[in-house]
Amino acid sequence: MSVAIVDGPMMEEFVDDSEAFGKWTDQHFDMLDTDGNGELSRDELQNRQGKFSSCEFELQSKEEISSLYDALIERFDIDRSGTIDRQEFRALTKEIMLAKARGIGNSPVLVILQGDSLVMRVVQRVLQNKIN
Ligand SMILES: [Ca+2]
Ligand SMILES: [Ca+2]
Repeated sequence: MSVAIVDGPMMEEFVDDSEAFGKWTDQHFDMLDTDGNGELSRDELQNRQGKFSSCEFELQSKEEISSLYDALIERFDIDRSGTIDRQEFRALTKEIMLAKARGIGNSPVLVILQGDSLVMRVVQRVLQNKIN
């Protein structure tokens, strides 16, 4: 585990890079879709919530995160299937990341990096761009 400095524009740039962002959301989708049916149920999304609460949503209580997810599913379940498919998941994740980016704004924050977190990917990408 290590720490890094991240700001809002860095995160927005990552979300706008559709290839890197698409790859990340696909990987996470497959990880969360534990029964492999190509859709995420509320329970499967709930697993994701546990992950977020450990570091990425450190300022929000479990109740806040839970109602955030209710609202997100309500909004992003475009076909009203009651589950989130791959496309819906990508839109949902993008919304979360942009909201976080706006929250951080231009003041860099210190974040704890975990191997599979999106913030980790943001940092890796920025480092890679510096080398190239
Ligand atoms: Ca599933
Ligand atoms: Ca759906």
